[in-house]
Amino acid sequence: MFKTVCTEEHRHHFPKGELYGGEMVRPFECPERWDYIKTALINSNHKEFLEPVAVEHKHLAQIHSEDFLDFLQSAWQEWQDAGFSGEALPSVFPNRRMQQRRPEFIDGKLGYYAMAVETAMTAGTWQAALSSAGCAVGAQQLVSSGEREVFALCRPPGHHAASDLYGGYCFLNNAALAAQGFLNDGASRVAILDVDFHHGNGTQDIFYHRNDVLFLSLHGDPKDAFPHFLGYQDETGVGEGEGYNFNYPMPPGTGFAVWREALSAACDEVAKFSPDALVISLGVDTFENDPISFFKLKSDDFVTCGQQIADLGIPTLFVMEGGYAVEEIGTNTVNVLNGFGDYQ
Ligand code: SP5
Ligand code: ZN
Repeated sequence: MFKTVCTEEHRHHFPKGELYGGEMVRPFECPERWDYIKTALINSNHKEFLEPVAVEHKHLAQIHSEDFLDFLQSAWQEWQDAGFSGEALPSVFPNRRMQQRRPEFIDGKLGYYAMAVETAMTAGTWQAALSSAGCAVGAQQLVSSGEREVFALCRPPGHHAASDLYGGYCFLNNAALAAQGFLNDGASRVAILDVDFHHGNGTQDIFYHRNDVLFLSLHGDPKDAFPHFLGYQDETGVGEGEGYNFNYPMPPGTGFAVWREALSAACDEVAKFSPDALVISLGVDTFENDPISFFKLKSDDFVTCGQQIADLGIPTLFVMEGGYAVEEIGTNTVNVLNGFGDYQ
């Protein structure tokens, strides 16, 4: 039986548009995702739901820069004050050979802090992002207090958000805040295993120079998949963090047999690191029918995935990331949790 930390406050983030294929479409990352997962939890007898905690500012500032936090809080107001009538989207970027100076005008600030442009900000985005972080940190605190496993039903997701970058539907890095929470509450070492279809560029970047948080990511090869500019196998960490970052990029069409080999290899590294706690960045966009991804996992494969993670025998926090085949994401998410739970 999983305890789940979640909140209705996620509904404050519901942009109307996502830039996809040159058109504004209804966002793939939509509020119904949360409803499908919650319903599947109830139907599978995971009926204990807890409210998030308020994340302290000093905790947020351990992961995100102060200027980025200020920007997220005020972006919508500044966008309104500038007289724009649509949702807040960037349009210009500090690309190669350009100044990396933070502009004053909101149009410039959005480009300065965005790592992708599909992600619109609206009036309630900051409130929802903060509540999502509170779910991850609240769940972490339960694990730190002795729970073997807890599920943080976060929305919006977090793994593309770096210390000072948002995008890929992410604003605050929920998994990173949870990992830092474990350390703050007495852990010496934490591992983050990211099984979302996309590379967890934000999480990698946040811990790239550190050896107290091991980061491993299984994902679509950045040659072919978002976020395109990070996630190669030769990214292994820097300075003290050298050897504490593992990427497992895989090609279009990858099915469970190959994906599972990568999971085994990643689990071997986790076991070697012997962390006090494990954070799973849980995306189910590896599913064969996911509308924006190219792996071929089937619903039953998610059970096996959960079993393999349970086999590590480490207190584990599951943090929800992506997954967009809305009809099935509830089943697939709960299959991972049930696989984990069945294996005790
Ligand atoms: C948390 C998370 O899963 N974020 C993913 C954000 C992806 N946004 C850009 C997707 C572009 C997909 N293009 C693929 C075309 C395949 N038909
Ligand atoms: Zn994803």
